[in-house]
Amino acid sequence: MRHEIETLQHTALQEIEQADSLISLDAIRVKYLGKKGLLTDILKEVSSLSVTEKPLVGQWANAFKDQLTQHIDSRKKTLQRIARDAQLEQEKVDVTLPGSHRSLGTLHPITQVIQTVTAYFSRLGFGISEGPDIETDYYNFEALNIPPHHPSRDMHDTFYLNHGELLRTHTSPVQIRTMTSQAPPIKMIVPGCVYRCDTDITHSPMFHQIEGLVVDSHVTFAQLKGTLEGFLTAFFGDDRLVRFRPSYFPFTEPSTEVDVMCGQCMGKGCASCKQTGWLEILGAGMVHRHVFESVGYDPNTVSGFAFGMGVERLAMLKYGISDIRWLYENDQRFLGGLR
Ligand code: 2U9
Repeated sequence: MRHEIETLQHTALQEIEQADSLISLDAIRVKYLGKKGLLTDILKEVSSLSVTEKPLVGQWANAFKDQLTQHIDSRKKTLQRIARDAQLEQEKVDVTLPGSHRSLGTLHPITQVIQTVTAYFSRLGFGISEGPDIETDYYNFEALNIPPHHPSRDMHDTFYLNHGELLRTHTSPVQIRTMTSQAPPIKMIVPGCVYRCDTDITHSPMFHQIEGLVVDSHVTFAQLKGTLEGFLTAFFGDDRLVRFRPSYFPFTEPSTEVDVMCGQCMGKGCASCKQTGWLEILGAGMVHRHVFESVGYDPNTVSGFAFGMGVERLAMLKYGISDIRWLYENDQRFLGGLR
């Protein structure tokens, strides 16, 4: 009996050590310790032994049972640890790897400029208005003192659509519509897309403008100067001088072009300002009496100033962009660098 137990013990322990899964380990447990297990059979046999043999063999068999249970438990723990280690290995995160980079987007530089300019004028009490891109000859030209065959139509060459409609060449029709439906005082800023047949590295057939209009009973050229000087100083910095030059626009009289000192050479003259020391930034003037007449205002009792600026030009100067097409290509390598 002793020999039988020892042989069984030897093979059982070997099988347990070799068990490579929890399932095969459980099969071993059933094989030896199950209801019909090999050790269970031995324990049953012990009861039929003689009184002298019974205690000793019983002791062996029970010691074997304890040993078997202990080995199965410890092998079970080992197999469980191996399984968990394998799973952890599979799910392992290398915390030393560089993180996955998610770059933050930015507003398009044109949007940034429009927001900066409109925010500035909002603080001065200007309202912001928008209007349609498709206009009529009347709102785009005639009401603005640009009759058919006026030479300035050349500079506003645009895209003509059916039914006498056209793509607006400036945002001024919005101001005409506003004055037609509203009495003074008016203080408004109009940002938007405009269209002209013009393409080179600083011009695009579609571009953006911001125009402003102030109309009241005693609006003066001095107010125009103060307003625009304040704006340009805020936009470009107070170390940049501003100058006013006489100019001509059909819709304003007198008219002026406004320059800001070149930021590259600070007025000395360089390649970016064509050796003049100045950069042309916007046009402006006192609203022409013919414009007031076309909207039904009395030019003898109201006066006003108006101004216009190109958003792309402001963006190109502010961010040092040399080719206007960069603004439309939406290349992240370019846009990502403009904040
Ligand atoms: C009304 C009356 C007058 C708006 C004005 C300019 C001068 C001007 C240019 C700037 C760069 C166009 O985009 S650009 O090429 N604009 O020089 N704009 S005065 O005058 C108005 C507008 C509306 C009713």
